[in-house]
Amino acid sequence: HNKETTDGSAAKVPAIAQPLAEKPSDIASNIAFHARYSPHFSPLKFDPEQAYYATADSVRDLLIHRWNETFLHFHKVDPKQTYYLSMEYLQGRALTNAIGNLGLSGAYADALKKLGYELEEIAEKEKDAALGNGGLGRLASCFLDSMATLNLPAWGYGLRYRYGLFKQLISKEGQEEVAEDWLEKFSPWEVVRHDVLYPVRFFGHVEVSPTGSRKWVGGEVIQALAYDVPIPGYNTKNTISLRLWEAKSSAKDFNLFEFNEGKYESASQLHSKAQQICAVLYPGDATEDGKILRLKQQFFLCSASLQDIIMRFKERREGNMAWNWSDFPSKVAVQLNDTHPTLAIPELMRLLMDGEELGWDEAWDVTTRTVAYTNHTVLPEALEKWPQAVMYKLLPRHMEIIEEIDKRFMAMIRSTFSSMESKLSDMQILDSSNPQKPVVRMANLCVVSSHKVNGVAELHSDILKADLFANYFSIWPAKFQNKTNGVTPRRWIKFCSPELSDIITKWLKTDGWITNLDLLSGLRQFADNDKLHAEWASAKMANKHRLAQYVLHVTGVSIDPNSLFDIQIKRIHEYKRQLLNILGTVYRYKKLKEMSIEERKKTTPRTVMLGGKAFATYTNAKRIVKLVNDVGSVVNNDPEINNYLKVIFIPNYNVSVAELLIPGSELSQHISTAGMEASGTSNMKFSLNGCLIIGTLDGANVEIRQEIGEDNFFLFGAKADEVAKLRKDRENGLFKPDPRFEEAKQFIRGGAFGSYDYSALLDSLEGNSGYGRADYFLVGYDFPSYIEAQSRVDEAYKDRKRWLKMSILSTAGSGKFSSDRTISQYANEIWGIKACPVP
Ligand code: CJB
Repeated sequence: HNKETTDGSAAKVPAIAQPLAEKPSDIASNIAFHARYSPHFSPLKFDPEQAYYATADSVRDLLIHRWNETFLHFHKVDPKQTYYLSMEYLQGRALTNAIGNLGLSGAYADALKKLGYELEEIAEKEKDAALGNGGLGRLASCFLDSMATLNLPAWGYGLRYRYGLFKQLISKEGQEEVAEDWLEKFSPWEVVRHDVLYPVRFFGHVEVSPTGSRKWVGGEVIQALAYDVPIPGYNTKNTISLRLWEAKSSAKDFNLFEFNEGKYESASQLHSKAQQICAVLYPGDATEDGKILRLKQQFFLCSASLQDIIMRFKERREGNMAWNWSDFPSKVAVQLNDTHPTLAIPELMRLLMDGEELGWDEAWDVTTRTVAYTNHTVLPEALEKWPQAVMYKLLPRHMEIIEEIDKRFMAMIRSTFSSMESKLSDMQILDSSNPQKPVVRMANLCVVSSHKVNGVAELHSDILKADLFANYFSIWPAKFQNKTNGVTPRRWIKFCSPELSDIITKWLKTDGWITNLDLLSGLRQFADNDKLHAEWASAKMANKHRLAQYVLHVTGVSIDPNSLFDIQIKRIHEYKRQLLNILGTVYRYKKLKEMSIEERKKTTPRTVMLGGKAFATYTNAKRIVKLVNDVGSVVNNDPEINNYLKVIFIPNYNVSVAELLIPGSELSQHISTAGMEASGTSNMKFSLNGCLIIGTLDGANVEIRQEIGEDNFFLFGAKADEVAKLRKDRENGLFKPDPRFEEAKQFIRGGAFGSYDYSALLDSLEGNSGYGRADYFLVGYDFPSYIEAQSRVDEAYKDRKRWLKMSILSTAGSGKFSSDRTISQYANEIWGIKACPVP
């Protein structure tokens, strides 16, 4: 019943004469048609919001057309296809991106002019699809853009969170979280697929038949309903799909009898259980119920997606009697975006064994040749471990399968790699070392069951091999790869910085760089050219003005476009060290206060901007947000200083805000403790946009610095291989803090930024935090070299010519960091898929 297309019924779809508008006048009438006949509001009005929805509807016509063609083409060719499983996607806005990829930006701008609107004004009405938390989710979205652009047969699967992660409000108290309202009206970019629905079971028990076969029965069954988001490639017909699952109950689950007896809640129990599953991303998991809900979400994604994948595999083999389950891995690649979708492994095993009646060995062979795993973090607290008790309760059959995988893995080690026996307790999937709280180690399950494991930057992949997964690496060296992350040049320069893009195209005499980013290196030969400098500076200044207007709009603070725009935007986390940034800024403020007016005038004026969400239960991260805001309140209102320094916290940082911030940036901070940031991807977006980086040798910074040249990167801080010893030294009382570090902390403790007591936050940087993790992130150790690197920045900025040259060289050296390059490598080296362009 879930068949996608063609059992001949497609032939019965009536032909239509609907014009697919691509010329401005046709587009304008198409928009007008949608405003009138697919009204979501009164058809008698045409305000900017309605104009947005009508415009989006008209773009959607084009997308659906191409998307159907793409699907039918894939169906006919039946290539091997990749399915990307991710709990997060940060799609941002779709309108500008879609018309840009379709090559219709100019035509749409003209059409809207005819209707009395500017495209930019209309585009701003769109709410971000914010189904993610940070880099992991945005990476998934960049990957979809590249898959479509490269004509790859690949799809994304995710969940349709009604309230996203949260919307961040900033008040005097710091961050407040409220539900994201992206679906409050509706999203024109999704197509609900009432014909694509799968049952997903939770709880229940395992039944054993007389023949010994096992089946999972009972419990609660929730329906997974597909919402498809079309993803257009750039300059190609290919338009792929992001399929988002929504949880729902069916009419038969509604107890009409109970309802009529006035038992309203119990009558619609399953309905409210379904509603919980797709309510928010990362619901709090401090309680057991919270853990169950998160695990439910993960399983919901995995089960619905795999049922869909298997259905499609079988559908494409219909009428062909000769197919075999062992063909599955030659048609299907499943990529796990971090450990959140690990349950895809036991679920595929279960569907093959209990559903399709394969034996263990055959199911295991198929599963392990299908699934590959990307690791995105080495932070121990981020490596998922689920209590075995919770797993038994929610997924009894999967727990049996995981136990069997673990048992067989141990037996294999003992028989084949006996020298590794002493390491078994670390390598095992089930960790029962704490009998009170035995857990399943999801990362271990991924490594054992995947045919490839990759990190996301060279340094990170090396750390996986040398450290986190060293034992596995010693037995399976060929399993481990690196795939340095990338970003899509369409959204992250072409569309968000059209002025700069036009300059690049003009100087390179081709726009081929948009799909072949390595061509940017051609800018190097002009790095000293005065004419390019003038154009480059004027594009940057236009972007800075646009950003300044935005800042004024959202914070009420006016900032000077002639000051150095210094930006750090990312999730707030102690390892990312926003605290180092703000302590450095506090130190700068104190020094400015101590200077004479004449001395101040010689300094480089700065606007320091920070943005990012702190996880709702992460206390220190929330304190950091408050500190930035408190420092801003004092500095920005200090008439002696505010011509030389401003400190801005950008509220509710998201994709569309990044599209304003990054083009307007001149310096950006990527200052994590070395070894802790797996890659970072905003670093790539910034340098692509000609922004210089102050950073540590961490994540992809290492490769960015290599590509753009050491002289064009403001490096500071401890190296990854020094960190362990520095932490030991610290614990042994060998660390002597720099007086400037003490001065900055003391200034805050003394109340310079208000009466809030920051000691709990600042104590985490002292040797007295009490649990052996004194300044675990080495803020104190790196502080002096950070301050010194910042002084080098100030000096460099004074030399306009030098700065512009460095800026041009940053863009010129960013070719490697296109997600097109990353995705081609995944396609060739992990998935084994080939381009399948729609003719
Ligand atoms: N990352 O955003 C997340 N969430 C996680 O749970 C784990 C990792 C980030 O993934 C990005 C994409 O690979 C990396 O660039 C970034 O370093 C990492 O923190």
